[in-house]
Amino acid sequence: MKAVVFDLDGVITDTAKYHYQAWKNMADKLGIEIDIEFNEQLKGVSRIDSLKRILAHGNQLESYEPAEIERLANEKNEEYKDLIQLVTAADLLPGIESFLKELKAHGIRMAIGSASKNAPAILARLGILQDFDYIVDVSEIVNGKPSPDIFLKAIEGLGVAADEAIGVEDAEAGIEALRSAGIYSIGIGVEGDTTLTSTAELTYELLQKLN
Ligand code: B16
Ligand code: MG
Repeated sequence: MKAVVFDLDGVITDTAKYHYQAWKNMADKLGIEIDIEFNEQLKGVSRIDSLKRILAHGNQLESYEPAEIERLANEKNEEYKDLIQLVTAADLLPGIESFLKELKAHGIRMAIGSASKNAPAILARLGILQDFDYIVDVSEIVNGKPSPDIFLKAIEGLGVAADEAIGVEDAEAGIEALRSAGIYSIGIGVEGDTTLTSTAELTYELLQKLN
């Protein structure tokens, strides 16, 4: 094992609450009811696809032209960008700071394979942007999760093979993407090749056992 590929939202930090807040306000404006349970379906799903799922949920998908969908998605993102100004290093999920340090100390390469176009800004706010050897620029990726493309790009960027990497994900779409990419998965609160209940359980010792 030479590398670890991390999802961002739900693995490094919990930005799902801010995505939910911004989507909920948008859905309210559109007269569509969404709740926290529905929000689970949006985890790991791209911005545009998330909006399409919300519109479909409200039986409104047919009523919007692509340009209007784009405009609404941008509007949500503006609110989301304001909300993530609240993110600080204190928002790292349990155990992540020490896990990153351990990996670095052992020369393990690290990448971010997030569906979020805001990933670099969030990593900067968390103070860990420089810790990663590669961050996938999702604007260059055509097919989001559950397609393997984001994770294939991550291992290409790190210069490692799929069987030399381990992926950490919290969403079903992300686990599916890792599986399709041929990368061993650790699921956080979701079933992976190894399943954990919390990021606090992530240690270098655990990775050694998976090897
Ligand atoms: P953005 P991940 C995903 O992050 C989120 O889970 C998902 O809810 C969001 O829609 C997606 O990023 C796109 O985010 O609107 O910031 O580009 O879990 O893949 O790190
Ligand atoms: Mg996630």
